[in-house]
Amino acid sequence: MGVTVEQVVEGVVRLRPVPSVVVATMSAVAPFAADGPPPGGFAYLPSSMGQAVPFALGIALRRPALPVVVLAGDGSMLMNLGCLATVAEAEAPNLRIVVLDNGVYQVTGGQPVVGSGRVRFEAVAHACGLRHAEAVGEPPALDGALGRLFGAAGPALLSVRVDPVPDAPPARSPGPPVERLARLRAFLAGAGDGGVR
Ligand SMILES: Cc1ncc(C[n+]2csc(CCOP(=O)(O)OP(=O)(O)O)c2C)c(N)n1
Ligand SMILES: [Mg+2]
Repeated sequence: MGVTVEQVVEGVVRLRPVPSVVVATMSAVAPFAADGPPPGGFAYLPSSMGQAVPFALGIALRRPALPVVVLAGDGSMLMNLGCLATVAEAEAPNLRIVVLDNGVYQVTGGQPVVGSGRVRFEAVAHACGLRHAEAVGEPPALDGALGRLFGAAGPALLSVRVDPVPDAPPARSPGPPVERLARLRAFLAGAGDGGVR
């Protein structure tokens, strides 16, 4: 058995540096937002494919003293694979990417992702020049891999082989985007190194 999306979300929230920004997308949004996201947590649109990593990179570059973690879907990562070259070029040491490699487009009904089981996101990340990249596929190895991800200088990536969920309910909006963004801005304004400019 692989890792569940709930285990990844729980591990990221428990082991993340505090304070930090955590951007969740796609199937990670539901467990992330279930009890309200943690401080600095942002439940991004669950259908904005390929945008989460650039969004997180923007925050990381603007706020270099604040760790930024992004939970990205494998299908979305593939749709904007080139952003890893931008991430490497930008050299943001505070950016960490977690790819939930479940092999499917979970939130739209579980269609297979092209290249599933072939594409190794950690190898692509290394080839693009990220400073740390690793893959993990067993629950007992998850905490250690997350610890190394958060301990390494970024930009860093961890690809987690996640079990797809058959017959999962369709994704639901985590709430009005204006309110979600206002909460993120308020967090950034109070996070102690200059606020949003
Ligand atoms: C260009 C484009 N094509 C298709 C969609 C529809 N769509 C929204 S989310 C999604 C699946 C996302 O899959 P993945 O990134 O692997 O995340 P998961 O749901 O598996 O966590 C799809 C196909 C879209 N939003 N944009
Ligand atoms: Mg997926």
